[in-house]
Amino acid sequence: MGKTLTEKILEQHLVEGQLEKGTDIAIKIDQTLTQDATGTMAYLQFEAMGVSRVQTELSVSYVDHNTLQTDFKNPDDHRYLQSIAAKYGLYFSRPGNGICHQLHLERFARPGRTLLGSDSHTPTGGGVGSIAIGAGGLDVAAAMAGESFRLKMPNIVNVYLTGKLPDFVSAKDVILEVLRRIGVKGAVNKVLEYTGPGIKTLSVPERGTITNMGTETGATTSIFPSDEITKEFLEAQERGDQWIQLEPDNDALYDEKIEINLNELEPLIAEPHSPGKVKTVRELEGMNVDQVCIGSCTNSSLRDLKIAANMLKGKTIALNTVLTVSPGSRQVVDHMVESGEMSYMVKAGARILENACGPCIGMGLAPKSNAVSLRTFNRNFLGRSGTKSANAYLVSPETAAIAAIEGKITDPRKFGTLPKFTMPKKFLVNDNMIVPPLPPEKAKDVEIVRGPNIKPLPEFNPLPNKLDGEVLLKVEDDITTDHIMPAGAKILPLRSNIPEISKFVFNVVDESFHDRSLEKGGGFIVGGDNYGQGSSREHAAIAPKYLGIKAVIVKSFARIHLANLVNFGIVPLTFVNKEDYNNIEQGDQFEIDITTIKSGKVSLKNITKNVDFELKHSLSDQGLEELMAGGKLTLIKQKHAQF
Ligand code: MIC
Ligand code: SF4
Repeated sequence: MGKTLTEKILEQHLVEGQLEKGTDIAIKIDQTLTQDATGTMAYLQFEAMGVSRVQTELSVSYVDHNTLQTDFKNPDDHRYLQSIAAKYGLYFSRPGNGICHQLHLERFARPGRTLLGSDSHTPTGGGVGSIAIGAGGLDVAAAMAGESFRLKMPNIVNVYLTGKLPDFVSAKDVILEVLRRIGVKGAVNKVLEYTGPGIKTLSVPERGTITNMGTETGATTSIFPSDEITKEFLEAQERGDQWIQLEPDNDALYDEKIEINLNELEPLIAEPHSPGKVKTVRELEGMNVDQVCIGSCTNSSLRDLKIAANMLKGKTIALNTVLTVSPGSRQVVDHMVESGEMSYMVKAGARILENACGPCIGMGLAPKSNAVSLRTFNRNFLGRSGTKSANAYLVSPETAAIAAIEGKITDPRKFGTLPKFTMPKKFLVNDNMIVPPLPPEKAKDVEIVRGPNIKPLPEFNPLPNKLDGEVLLKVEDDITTDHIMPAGAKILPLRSNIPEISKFVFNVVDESFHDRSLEKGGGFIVGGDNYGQGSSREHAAIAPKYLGIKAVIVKSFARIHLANLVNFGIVPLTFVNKEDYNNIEQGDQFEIDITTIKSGKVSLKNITKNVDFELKHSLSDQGLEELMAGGKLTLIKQKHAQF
């Protein structure tokens, strides 16, 4: 039987296990990436591992999230990251250079390689045919220390594309269509592998938009083959020598198939507060729009900015609307400036922001109260924009541009003729803001620079046999890591200071959570399906652990958050019988005996309700060992101390 593309790459990187669906495997990681918001913690952990230099083929440290410098914290952290890169053999992308995923696709991602990134949108690299996976910072730190990465062998879904996108319908609408069909938990523990004649009509950056936002389906990753289009892209980035052809076999066997005829797609939009609430733009036409934001790692490529700029040419944005543009990289800006297209946006009234995540993660440009904000981003979770009362909608650059002009939601096909624009044959390559690794003899003399914001890592003890306490919070389905550990301009700079950041845990859901947790000496969280979807931020595990959370009991988990809970010694349990969720109330007293955890099941006593029920988990022996030790770092430290 033929092989899928995913299987081919995984097979070449397999360190442990068999490529059998649902079983545990370990793979070798060739490349890693971190960004500043998850990076400081990841490097503190890497330092604690006691390894003298990164063990990967290539590791890059980007700065793109915490770029709003309202005090010393963020710039201090940038210097810390720069000194870490110099000491341990990493590339360092300086602040202002751009968004990690856009930059990685442009400059580093390679067909056939594995990439692990401490950011959930790492799968953008699947746009050039790499297996690119998002993970918690500790897993990325471990990969930098030479550890393999463990995961469940995913099911492989073939997304088969035919046809060609009509004018004003673009890659964003393809991934919104996927989300419309399978929702935000439709691809948990699955890989979305794109094939079919339709892929030949999509450039690498368009493919990157699709693999990027595949994250919102819960997918482990998404991938396109490496073909002549990939070759052209890599050549245009002066990386033609890194191209290899990589395609699935003709008779590859997939677990599921989704067919999309690109000809039939129309502009789509995701309603608040979930990327899975997809409608057609037509259905929402006429709604007034207060803010339009173009950018983020999903839609900030040169192609995306060019289309928006050319639609805005000669126009002025509507009086009731603010337009922001955050380009993906300096390369994109360089082209836009050189071609003069940047001035179309400037003249139209766009507020041109830094090449960074910006408003996507609430780093400035928060919308006004109760605003309707149309964004080309990938997430519209409650409060993420920085304004809790705002309603964020996710759209393509085409739909964003026309809304900025009209001041209301408008089907971009009403624009008339698609403005003509040309893409360059060669990109303006200039890596002067990427600092290459220092040779080992120089690296050893580098001093690590630590600002006062960087606090020592908290240490956690091995788990006791019995966990008891009260249910501190009961939540619904699809709780995101933005609910658990919010981000934004005020909280993100606290990422290297766990005691401080823990004050904001579950803040958007229940402001008393922090104080209650400490008062009660910790306890339990009960949740529904897909608990922990969204960001890879391990702070959504570390900070609750710091507050004394002992176990999280839910109907099902999102992949990265589950791994993060284990990494920091919080027991992740699911109901054997989902109905038991209904018999729990906040404040109930629980007792869980975990001596039987090796069998895959444990029993829970709800003392308040006087009922017992069974819970299960899906952890491997290794995962269990890490959990019981109080976290993975303890074990890795022990291992490296032996050498
Ligand atoms: C996000 O889009 O939510 C983030 C901010 O990029 C996160 C990482 C983080 O929380 O630092 C992600 O996607 O993993
Ligand atoms: Fe940055 Fe937004 Fe992309 Fe996250 S989703 S990496 S915050 S641009």
